[in-house]
Amino acid sequence: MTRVRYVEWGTIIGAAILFAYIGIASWFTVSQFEAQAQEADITIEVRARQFAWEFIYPDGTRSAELRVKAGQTVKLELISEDVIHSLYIRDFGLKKDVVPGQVNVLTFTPMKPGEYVIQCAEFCGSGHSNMLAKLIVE
Ligand SMILES: [Cu+2]
Repeated sequence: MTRVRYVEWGTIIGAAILFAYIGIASWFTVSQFEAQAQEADITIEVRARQFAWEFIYPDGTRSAELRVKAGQTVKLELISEDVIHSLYIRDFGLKKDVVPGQVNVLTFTPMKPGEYVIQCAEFCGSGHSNMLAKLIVE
């Protein structure tokens, strides 16, 4: 084989190994997220509509604010009643789209008690900027 052929095959095999590595590493990361999602302490349904958030707790209580306990793993089931919204908790670096016709899940474990802001991060109409809710971590 000529030198050029070695470089060619080196590139092909090198790329194949690199892609395989990235694929396997991604698969492990995604499985970890999914495993984490199943171990939630509380599951809360979140309903998004123009232009408000509603949180429905396991006992059926409905609230305009999200109240959780520090150290508890919270699983949010995100449901939209109209258009696409996006649940955004800036302080935790969390964002998940809320899409009509499907239930998206967002799992997180707040550690620091306090009050945080939940915003809509997907332009959803004239009241979009007022689509705010309070997250209270006790
Ligand atoms: Cu919205």
